[in-house]
Amino acid sequence: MSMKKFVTLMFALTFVLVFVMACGKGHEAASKQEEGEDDEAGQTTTAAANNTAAPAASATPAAAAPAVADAATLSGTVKFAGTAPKPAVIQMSADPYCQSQHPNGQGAEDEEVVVGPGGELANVLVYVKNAPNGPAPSTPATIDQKGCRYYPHVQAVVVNQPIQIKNDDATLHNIHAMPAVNSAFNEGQPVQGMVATKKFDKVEMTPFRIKCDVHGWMKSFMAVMPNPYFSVSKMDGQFSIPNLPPGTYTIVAWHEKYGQQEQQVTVGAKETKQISFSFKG
Ligand SMILES: [Cu+2]
Repeated sequence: MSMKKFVTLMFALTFVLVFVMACGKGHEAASKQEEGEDDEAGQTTTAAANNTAAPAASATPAAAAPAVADAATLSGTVKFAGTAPKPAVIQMSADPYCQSQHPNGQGAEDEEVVVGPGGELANVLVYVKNAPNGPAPSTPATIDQKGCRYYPHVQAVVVNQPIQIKNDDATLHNIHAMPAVNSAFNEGQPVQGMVATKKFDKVEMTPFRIKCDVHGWMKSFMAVMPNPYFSVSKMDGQFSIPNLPPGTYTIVAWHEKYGQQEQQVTVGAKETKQISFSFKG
């Protein structure tokens, strides 16, 4: 064997050896990867199991406001002082469909002043005037047009919170929002089941009117807040504002006919404070 042939042979052997080692390592790496994948699959299974358990753990409804460790709750009652006016029954004969939804005028009572059996005043928007800003809830607000009425009659939303407007009636409604600060909108919904989504991008704490251009009796009020610290009194006059950071605040109570009142309130860490408002008829 010549020297040249020997060198060539050694070179070839070295090449083969390096190739075999490389393959071996490659296989090893591949095996490790497979093991890794197995581990990952194991973790995925665990995570999936946790996910399955999660909804049960969070079954309680999410609070509207962000949780604050020291948060206080402000709640109370709105009362009506005086003799409650008897609500007029709205005449809906201009639209036979609307009228058919309220046999004998049932459920067609005017909602301007709604007083409960114990003299409680409903539809009063209670809000914290000078609270820190807070994020919009992830859930949309809703306005339902049903029986040619708006549900709810009074509400507040947070800036940029989606508002779903639904026509539950087999008749044309034309929803017309008339804000002073935000942009107005005016939209016809001719078909039952239609849903339009809107939002308001500016703070507008004084409620503005929303009306229907087809049915003159349909009206609703909406405010746009910088935070979720508000509540609307129910039929029992109750309101509740949870998750409020401790502080001294001006609380406003607004009613569409009787105007608005203010109160100064200081809430401490984790305190639950009761306040009340009274509107004179
Ligand atoms: Cu209408």
